Amino acid sequence: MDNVATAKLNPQVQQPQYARQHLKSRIVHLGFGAFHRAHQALFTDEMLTKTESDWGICEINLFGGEALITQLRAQDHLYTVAEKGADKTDIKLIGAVTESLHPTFEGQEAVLEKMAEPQVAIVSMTITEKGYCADPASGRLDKENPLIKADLAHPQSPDSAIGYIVEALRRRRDRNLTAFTVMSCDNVQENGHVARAAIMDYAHLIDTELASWIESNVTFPCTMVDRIVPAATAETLDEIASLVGVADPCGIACEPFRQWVIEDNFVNGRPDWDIAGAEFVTDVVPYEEMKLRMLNGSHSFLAYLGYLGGYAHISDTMTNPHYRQAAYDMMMQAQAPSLNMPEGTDLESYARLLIDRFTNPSLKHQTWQIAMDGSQKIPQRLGGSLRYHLANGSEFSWLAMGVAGWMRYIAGQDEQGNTIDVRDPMIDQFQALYAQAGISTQAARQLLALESIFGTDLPKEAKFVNAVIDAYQHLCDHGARHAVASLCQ
Ligand code: NAI
Ligand code: CS2
Repeated sequence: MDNVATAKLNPQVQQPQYARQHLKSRIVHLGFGAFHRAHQALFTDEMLTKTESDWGICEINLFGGEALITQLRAQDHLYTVAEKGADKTDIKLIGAVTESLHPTFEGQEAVLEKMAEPQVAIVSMTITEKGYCADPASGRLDKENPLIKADLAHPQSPDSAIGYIVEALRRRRDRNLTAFTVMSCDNVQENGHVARAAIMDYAHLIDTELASWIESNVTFPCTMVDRIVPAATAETLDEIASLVGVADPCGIACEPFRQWVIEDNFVNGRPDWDIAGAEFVTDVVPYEEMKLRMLNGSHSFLAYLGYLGGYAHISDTMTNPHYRQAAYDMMMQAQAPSLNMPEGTDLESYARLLIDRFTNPSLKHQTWQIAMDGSQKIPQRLGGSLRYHLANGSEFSWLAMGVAGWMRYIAGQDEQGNTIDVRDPMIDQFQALYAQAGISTQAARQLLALESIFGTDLPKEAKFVNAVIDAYQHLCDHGARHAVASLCQ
């Protein structure tokens, strides 16, 4: 059967304008999911079109995604990205991927050996927040994480991304090879610092000399990554097939907007991604905080309160003037004041742009998808700004309602009594807690005591606890739509 590598594609498909056979796997990427396909790989593709460079990507999925890798191989590692605006779609064939590996197919050893190959200069990651095996509140390695416990017992045959990176670096050190840069592209506050902390904590536990070598030889640039890339659906794949002229099971649809701000701190060279629109800066942390609090914070707010209010997609929530207003107010009144941005940053324009992006009706971004893994997301999306307002005595009702929305959502039952398919690494704990306390403020109080989410400080702040309990009660008594409307008065 024909595919994107063999078929004659429709003329509107933009195709790679470079010699793919000259590319080398100088980047190993962990996490060939939806986002990377439409972000780093696409930036790399555009950079390759505009330069003579040989930076190719070897794609690895450590958890799941076997079918995607099989399909990618069947089409010579080519796939398409559809950039869907409100009224037009651009379609691009991406050629930057050189090869792929999966531990299920080739085994752990082959993956480790790939990462240890001399030409590999960057190991990048989109492995979701939980992939760092870090305590969300402290950002340090969670030594009780089951993957980490198992890897510590067998560090030479790891399963976690952290274990793979440390073992690959050990092999490089033992072979007198240069190290590689570890570049996180996940939505984690100070993602490079969290990656470094998890890797260094783990390395110290297995070999202190190796830990010192890593400390001196590896860099962990922080990055701010932004592009809304919903999980693929049958509809998006059908649409892509009709635009391309042939089915592409690896195709992915996303919004036209994209942004990538990268700390320029690489040990072994890097592609000129700026040629494709990325920005290299010395300090990326303010941009990360801005994006995590204003975009992701309001996204989580809309996801929990939107799902509970009966909205399946973010764009659906934007049709309700109260949700729209509350999201904007949350950005401008709760999140923006907590930021410390370089002079000239226009947060008001940023907030307006975010509301426009959320409104894009062509993008079917499920509230359920964003609601996933809240235990990993809430601390970094809402925690910093909550602490800011508590210290300043300022208004934080949107943040309290966001936290309450999350708590009500993870009860696993919607406002009509239907089951919610809650996905979260802490799901067992949540289920046990709700089974015992029921949907009640008692459950909310117990959730507020979880240190990995709220730290040791927030549960002691009576103002915070009372505001969340009141918001939770409001949600239980009147429902999410009423609760969101109450924020707009
Ligand atoms: P996805 O579900 O399509 O892919 C998840 C990827 O993470 C898969 O490749 C999987 O193999 C890997 N993974 C999952 N658990 C892992 C673990 N414990 N250890 C190692 N690898 C693991 O999700 P998607 O959309 O690609 O998002 C991935 C991450 O990218 C997000 O969590 C976020 O941090 C970041 N991101 C996503 C954006 C989006 O709009 N989709 C935008 C900006 C950032
Ligand atoms: C979303 C993000 O799934 C989520 O939690 O908030 O993936 C969001 O779409 C991206 O960060 C946009 O860059």
